[in-house]
Amino acid sequence: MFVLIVTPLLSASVRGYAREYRPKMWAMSSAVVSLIHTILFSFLSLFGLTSPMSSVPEPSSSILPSSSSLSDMRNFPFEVIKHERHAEGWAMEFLPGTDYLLISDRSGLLQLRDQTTGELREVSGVPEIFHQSEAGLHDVVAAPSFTQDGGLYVSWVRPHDKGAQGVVGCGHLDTATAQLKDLKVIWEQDPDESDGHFSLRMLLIDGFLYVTSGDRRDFTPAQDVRTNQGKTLRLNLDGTPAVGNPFAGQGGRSAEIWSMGHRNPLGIAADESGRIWASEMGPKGGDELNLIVGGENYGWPNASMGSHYDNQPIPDHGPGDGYQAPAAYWKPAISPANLMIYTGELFPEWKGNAFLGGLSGQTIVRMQLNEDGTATQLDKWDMGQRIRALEQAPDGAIWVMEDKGGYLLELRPR
Ligand SMILES: [Ca+2]
Repeated sequence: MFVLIVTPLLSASVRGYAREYRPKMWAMSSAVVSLIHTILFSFLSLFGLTSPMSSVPEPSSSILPSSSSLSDMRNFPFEVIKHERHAEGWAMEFLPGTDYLLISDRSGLLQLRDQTTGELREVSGVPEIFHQSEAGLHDVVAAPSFTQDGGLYVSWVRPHDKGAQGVVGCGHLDTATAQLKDLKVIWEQDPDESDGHFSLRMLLIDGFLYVTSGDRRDFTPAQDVRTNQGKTLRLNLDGTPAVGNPFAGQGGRSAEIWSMGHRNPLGIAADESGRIWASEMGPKGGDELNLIVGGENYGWPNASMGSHYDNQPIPDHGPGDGYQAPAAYWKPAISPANLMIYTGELFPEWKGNAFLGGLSGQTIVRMQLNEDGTATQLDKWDMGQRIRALEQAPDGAIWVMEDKGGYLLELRPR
């Protein structure tokens, strides 16, 4: 609390300058690089030197090692198969009952990937997207009714007169025509001027829709039950607040809230016993894996194992402080952008383990989820690239999306 009171506004903006944030200078140079990529890509396409469906041109094989040499070089316990590159791949969903992988790209591109041919088709019907810094098209999750009606949940950021607003919508995806239809907004994040910490990952379990909602780089909303920023939310499948939510009746958005005190939870997943876990992009050295329990307060910004970006200290999580301590935390930070809990047969020894992909860490970590609510790191693989998303395929392979301009990877037993 002391830090929050005495830290001047200027410092607050520095503290918000997180690993996932891209300075404007970077964005400018990135635009130039993108333009060069586009020109080069168009030129190579003329000569049939690139796959026409790739979102980003393939680099020359002399720049990057082939998948087999990558595996050998790093001594991974899995083979890494490289597929096409994506401009800003953000989330993936294997669509039940189909041979399609649905891929969201933060720029607003939604694509159906035919898993037999690798062909990518653009899905029409994507709404207007606010695409800036961390904002854009975010998560995609198949509804329980997907095999009957193509029901699909989508989260994205849209323009708002107060800045930008995260929303969740539900619609119907026709995979035959690659059309997203009847998309209706069913939940709205409180808007904010900043362009970061939206979170907006979703989990469907037991008839509920869980949504992660970041603090929008404003710190204090995470401790205010009247706003839905800095929270995990438990909603009905139509987006209304679920009955029995622990903070209901306290005004504002309190009826939506399941847990509070979160910064930027970019991953949420359930284990086989139904426990819900969330990965959280923390401040400097404060990344967390949390076991999410309804009604609990996870401490941000009053407690964290990390410190602010200007090195202002934050009290550590500790016994008796009234906050739920993380199941695991990372110092130095790995910047977890996604969380997956493995349930497949292809890697039987990994069943029940959690996997987190790191942005700044350029790693994939494997965690054992313990009965007592803690988690133990079992493996940490240096992938050499920022990792944005992880998803388990129907056959048990693990598909990985590298960040900005990176490859779509498939991990299989060696
Ligand atoms: Ca915490």
